[in-house]
Amino acid sequence: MTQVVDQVEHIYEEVIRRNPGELEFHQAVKEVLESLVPVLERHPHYAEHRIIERICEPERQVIFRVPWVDDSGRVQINRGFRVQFNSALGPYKGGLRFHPSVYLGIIKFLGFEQIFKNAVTGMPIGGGKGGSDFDPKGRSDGEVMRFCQSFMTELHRHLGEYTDVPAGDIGVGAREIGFLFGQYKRLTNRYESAVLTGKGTTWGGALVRKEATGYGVTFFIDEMLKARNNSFEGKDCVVSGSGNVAIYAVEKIHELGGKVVACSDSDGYIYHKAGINLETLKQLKETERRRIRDYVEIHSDAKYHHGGNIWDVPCVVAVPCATQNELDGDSAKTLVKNGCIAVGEGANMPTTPEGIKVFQDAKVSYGPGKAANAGGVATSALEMQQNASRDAWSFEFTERKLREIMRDIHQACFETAEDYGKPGDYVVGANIVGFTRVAEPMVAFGVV
Ligand code: NDP
Ligand code: 2IT
Repeated sequence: MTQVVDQVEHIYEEVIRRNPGELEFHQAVKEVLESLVPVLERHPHYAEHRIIERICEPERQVIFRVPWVDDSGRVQINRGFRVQFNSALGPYKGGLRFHPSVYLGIIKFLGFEQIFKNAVTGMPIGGGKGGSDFDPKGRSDGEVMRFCQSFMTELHRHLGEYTDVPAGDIGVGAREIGFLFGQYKRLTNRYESAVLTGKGTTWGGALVRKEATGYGVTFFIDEMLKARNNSFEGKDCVVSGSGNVAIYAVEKIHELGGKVVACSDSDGYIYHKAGINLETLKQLKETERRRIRDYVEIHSDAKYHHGGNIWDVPCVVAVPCATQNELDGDSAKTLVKNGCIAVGEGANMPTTPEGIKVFQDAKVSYGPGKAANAGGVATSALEMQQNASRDAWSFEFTERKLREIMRDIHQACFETAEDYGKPGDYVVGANIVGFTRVAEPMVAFGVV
């Protein structure tokens, strides 16, 4: 055992040495490697083939200049990224993030997580991620279009339905996917539907893709609650963020009998004891692209807290759906003190390592993003399937498939955690399921 621990520790030190300054990437790697010690014990041939070292090194990383002209005629320069991390299970698959905080370390942490998440879905998709430090906030549709066209002018040569298939993430929704697809089609002269997912439903997009991540995380939490003979019925919930994932988490939690009492954006949070009004949330955020503070103009019984910490709001179920490291150790302690029994991550790596420890020590059911938010990418794979067969499934049929996929993911993680002597530890479960599904084909392919 100690020899394997040393081996894994050495691999982690090498990752830090080879990728200086990429803190989020280091964090994501550390969490996975810690889970893999018993796997290497049980399957020594993974070490012989140096599978972990290979998984930690992206197959390809592209960084490019994205010049564009703003509405005042000024030339703007952003940086674009695509990290094609691992293609053992299928074409690289993963979203694009447009946010000013984006740098290589963020894209690499997201791409690394995506490898295991995609494997956990059981669908034939590899792992990748991309994006830019472009900030869409306050930009006109024309500016966003020109940026997307310039971004795709470089990126298109690295994509393809059998090569790499991006989708949305923070700052990238149906509008951006539309501009990106339009430019890809123009440059390649191919109507290659399955080169992007999250498309509009009038031009090849799957029904339920927009809702999939939020619905999926809710289904996953529902499974965790069921495993403890519990349910959403009558429970106060807090959902951070108010973007794509948050909105549809709120919608499905309400359908399952829970009540979401707070949500947020990067400026602050709203508390609405009566329950967040979904129509208002959609109107403000999806249609009008306004700030969450404006919610209280419409609902005077709700309260807006500028800044502040949304995790101070008492709840039984917490669903972080904004961004990485938004829930730290102190917030986790507050949640536990206030009676929180389940946490499902809609966002990628929203809980810090200290926060995870607090939840696990307190026996809170904790569903890590790479299992709990996998419904989004799984439904992207369903979109690819429909595009390949030139078919379009109904909302009900697709949602039923998503529900089954989330149930299967929960079961695989749950059973694997038990098998490795860590019952209830969904972190270990998800990491081991994801890793072994990627490791097997990598061994079969030889040294490539
Ligand atoms: P959106 O851009 O639609 O919404 C993001 C939300 O998070 C906004 O409310 C935003 O507030 C808030 N937010 C973003 N960055 C920060 C920050 N640095 N600090 C505080 N708040 C922030 O993105 P999504 O809903 O698509 O993504 C949310 C999370 O879910 C991300 O972690 C993403 O990686 C993850 N995810 C998304 C999937 C998808 O299908 N879209 C699939 C799986 C995971 P503001 O408007 O103020 O910036
Ligand atoms: O983090 C994620 O899983 C996503 N942003 C969705 C990726 C996808 O390809 O649908």
